Amino acid sequence: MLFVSLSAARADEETLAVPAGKIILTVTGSIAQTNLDGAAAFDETMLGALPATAIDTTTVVTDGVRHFDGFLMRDLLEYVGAEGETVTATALNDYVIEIPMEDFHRFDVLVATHMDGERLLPSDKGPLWIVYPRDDHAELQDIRYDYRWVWQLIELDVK
Ligand SMILES: Nc1nc2c(c(=O)[nH]1)N[C@H]1C(S)=C(S)[C@@H](COP(=O)(O)O)O[C@H]1N2
Ligand SMILES: [Mo]
Repeated sequence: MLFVSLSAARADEETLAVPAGKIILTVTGSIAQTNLDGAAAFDETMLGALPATAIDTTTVVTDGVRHFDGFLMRDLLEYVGAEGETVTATALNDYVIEIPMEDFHRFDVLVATHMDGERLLPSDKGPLWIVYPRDDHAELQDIRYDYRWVWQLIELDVK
């Protein structure tokens, strides 16, 4: 009984706060946690509260190894209680691609906020860039995965 009531209290505490700042990322679809019209909207502060993760990797659109800071897609999806088979990513430039959910369990896929210490800007790959650990897994060095490196990411829809 005690365990049940503690769990309920914890679930309440984890309800998403309404973003106070400019919305950077919106997660929609099959999610348990929402804060705005059935979606989970994140401002910069809320994104910064997710566990910080970094990846060093080459990319197909930059030279050499780059250092990326951000958070794991897996942690974000868990945070909003996402349940589904696919995540459709939409970018500022209207680029849309469907990504299998399993990618985020099989690989440490990053949602990058910074490259080489600089905040990614909407004018160049920002506000967010999906970054795969391509140097660590030969199978990620494939055009199928290149399509999923969405830059200028603004929305994720879980199905
Ligand atoms: N926002 C956004 N992300 C994108 C794309 C795009 O057009 N817009 N192109 C994708 C494709 S098709 C590939 S292969 C890689 C690299 O794109 P590029 O070779 O056209 O630079 O980024 C992916 N991410
Ligand atoms: Mo491409």
